[in-house]
Amino acid sequence: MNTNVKTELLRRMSAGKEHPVSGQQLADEFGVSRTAIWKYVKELETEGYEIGSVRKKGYYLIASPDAVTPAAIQQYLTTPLYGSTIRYTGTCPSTQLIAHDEAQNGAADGTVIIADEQTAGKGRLSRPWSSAAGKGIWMSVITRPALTPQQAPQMTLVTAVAIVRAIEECTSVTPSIKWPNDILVNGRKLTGILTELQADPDRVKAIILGIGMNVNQEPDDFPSELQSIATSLRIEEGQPVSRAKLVAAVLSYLEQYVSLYVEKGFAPLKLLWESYADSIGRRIRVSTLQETYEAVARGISDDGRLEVQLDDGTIRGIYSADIHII
Ligand code: BTX
Repeated sequence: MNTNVKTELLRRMSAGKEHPVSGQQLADEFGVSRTAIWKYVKELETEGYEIGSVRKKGYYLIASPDAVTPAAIQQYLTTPLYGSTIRYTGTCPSTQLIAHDEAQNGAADGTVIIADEQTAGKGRLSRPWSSAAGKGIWMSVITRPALTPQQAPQMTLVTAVAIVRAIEECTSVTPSIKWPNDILVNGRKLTGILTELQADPDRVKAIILGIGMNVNQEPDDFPSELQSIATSLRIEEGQPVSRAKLVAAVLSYLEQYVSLYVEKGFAPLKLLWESYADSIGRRIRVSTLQETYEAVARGISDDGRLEVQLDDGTIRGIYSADIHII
């Protein structure tokens, strides 16, 4: 299927009834047949788009479903790389698993795997990630930045900043970041990030950024054990949010910030990250697999560790833990 023509058709049809898209003109422009355009119109209709036509003039869009198909996302994309290849699936166990396979098979930098639903979505340490059908953004972005494996953990922080900026652009919600990988609104979890690595000892082959964003859930859409700790953009905003627009915004900031990180190092992103972090200067409880202790969060180091100060004055840098503000 030629996604570019379909995406262009969708983009142009959004101009409304006053500016219908001529099928013939589009066919001529892209060197495809008039029937091919008609097939794209039918495909879009089966995907839930409501399309009107003006006799002898062409097609226009009446209503769009809240879809995360390639054409739905790509009509909003402004980035050269990230999202130029999108593999969409209605349902799958986990987009991370597909992304690992695709990355091993040579998928290009910025390839996106996205699902409408995950049946076995996973968080860190194999914790489950609830991924209800049609309600959120469940995607994995395959990235191939020129970094060493030691520089990989900061990619979680870079991704968090990109997501917060995208949320600010698409909604009036102001999220905060909880180190290392949660994005919260009013203390409830809106988004989780799972960063996984394919690497040689001295070279990153691929960093797979798993992004789970709660977008259009109502409180009852969450399993009961999550209802008091999770939230969605719809709940916070009071109205539905376009998932496709948000995906495009996330990809755009992500591409921008990953290149900034590769070119200029972590320092500029660290400042941005700290401006959104909710824990800096606060007393926190740190839980690692080995121990639990209290400390004051001071900031993050250039290598992405959370720096904390214990009550006896000792400073520690933590790579991986769960933290709670107390
Ligand atoms: P995490 O380990 O920080 O968070 C997992 C915990 O978050 C769970 O134990 C549960 O308490 C809570 N939780 C589960 N589902 C939700 C939800 N929808 N909203 C809020 N809280 C929840 C976070 O791990 C990393 C999540 C990454 C998910 C993406 S989705 C696309 C990709 N595919 C995949 O399988 N995982 C990633």
